[in-house]
Amino acid sequence: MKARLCLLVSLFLLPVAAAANVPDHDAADTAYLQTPAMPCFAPGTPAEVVEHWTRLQSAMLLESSLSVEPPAQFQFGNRWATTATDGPGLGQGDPTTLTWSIVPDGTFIPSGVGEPAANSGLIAFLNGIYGSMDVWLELIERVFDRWGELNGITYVYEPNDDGANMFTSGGQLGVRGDLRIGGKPIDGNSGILAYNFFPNNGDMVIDSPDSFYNNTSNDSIRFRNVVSHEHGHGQGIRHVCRINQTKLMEPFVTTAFDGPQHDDILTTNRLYADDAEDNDSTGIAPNLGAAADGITVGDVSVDDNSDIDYYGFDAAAGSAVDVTLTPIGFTYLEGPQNANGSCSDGTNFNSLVLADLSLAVLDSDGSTVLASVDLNPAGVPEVLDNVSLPSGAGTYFVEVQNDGTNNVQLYQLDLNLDSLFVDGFESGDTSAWSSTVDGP
Ligand SMILES: [Ca+2]
Ligand SMILES: [Ca+2]
Ligand SMILES: [Ca+2]
Ligand SMILES: [Ca+2]
Ligand SMILES: [Zn+2]
Repeated sequence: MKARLCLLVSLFLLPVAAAANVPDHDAADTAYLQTPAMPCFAPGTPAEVVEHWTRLQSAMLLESSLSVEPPAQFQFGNRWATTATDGPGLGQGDPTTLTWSIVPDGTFIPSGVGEPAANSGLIAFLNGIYGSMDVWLELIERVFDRWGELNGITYVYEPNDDGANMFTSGGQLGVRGDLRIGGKPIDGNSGILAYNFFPNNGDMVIDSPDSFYNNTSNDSIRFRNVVSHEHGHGQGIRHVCRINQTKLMEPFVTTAFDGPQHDDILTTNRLYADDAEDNDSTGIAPNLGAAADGITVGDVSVDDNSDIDYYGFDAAAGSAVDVTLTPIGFTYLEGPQNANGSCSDGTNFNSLVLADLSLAVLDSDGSTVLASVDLNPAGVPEVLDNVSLPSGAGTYFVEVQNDGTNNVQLYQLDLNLDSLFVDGFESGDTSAWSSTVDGP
């Protein structure tokens, strides 16, 4: 369990609570105190503020089992290995179900980042801003729903929360969520806005009296982006540099965009696969419907060298299909947050060429390969044009594979279905033209 916190324009810092201020718990309950919390800052935060928090957090890191240096390329620490719904045994690229709940006001929240322990007052705080729980609950739900569109996590609201102590009470169906959200005073206005523990904890604490949240402009983008960023940590994603307001998981919270961006999507796909999973066999492939008017599937990926993605599509008798598989990515500066809390400049990272993809179209039996192609290297689309679908009306399949690199590659799939008749027409055979089709 590792926590991170987010700071926004901090003019001063409260001293870390002395040990005497930390409530007395048994050994098991205080184990989380040995876990690291890394700060995130708003643009313009004074360097001494960044250093203060980072020194504190680095000391905690050294005491923990988590390496100070994040793994190269993907700035993640760990991912969920066990959840209330799925049970144990989850690993890289496994689709996952996470439940989330709001702790009732009065729930005990220990000290997470050195602030005094307190009971949660999140519901009263947010009701004061939004008038009723339904309004702000929907904002949080949209944050999870958006992540859920971009990764293989299914988010389920758990309406029950028994009020057990935060951080140390795991998810349990019908009792409390895997991800629990509470709020209490942390450091007054500005400064810290929220913090979040890494898996398998995932709990989020919002600095609930912070006036930062009173600004609900732009569809509450402040609140939503903080919750979305914090839950990025709740998936196991670390801060990523450089700071140029293009990534949700940069150390500085920004309202320059809405929700997860390209690098965030890439990382969450590596950890939890894509929204279409599990589609590793034709029997469980999602059906895209009829491709007559064109179908585009985006925000999907091969998450490693063992991932294979199947998509079903419906075709009428006498059809042919065009399929284009386009790797998605570009070159940008990417790197870890430095040990002193500053951001590295990053190095050029090209997310377009992480893995070489291949493409095939399968017959309605789900196994006979009608056409396949792997002409091009990583970064270049593969195309299958005018593949005849010989088995009459039915569901056929597209197959996408990673050629063997243990890496994630985002891609887009475009399908277009033509009747063979239309192809003849397009090629100039106008013998079948009927003047009655479009009127006189
Ligand atoms: Ca604050
Ligand atoms: Ca996939
Ligand atoms: Ca798959
Ligand atoms: Ca290829
Ligand atoms: Zn953060």
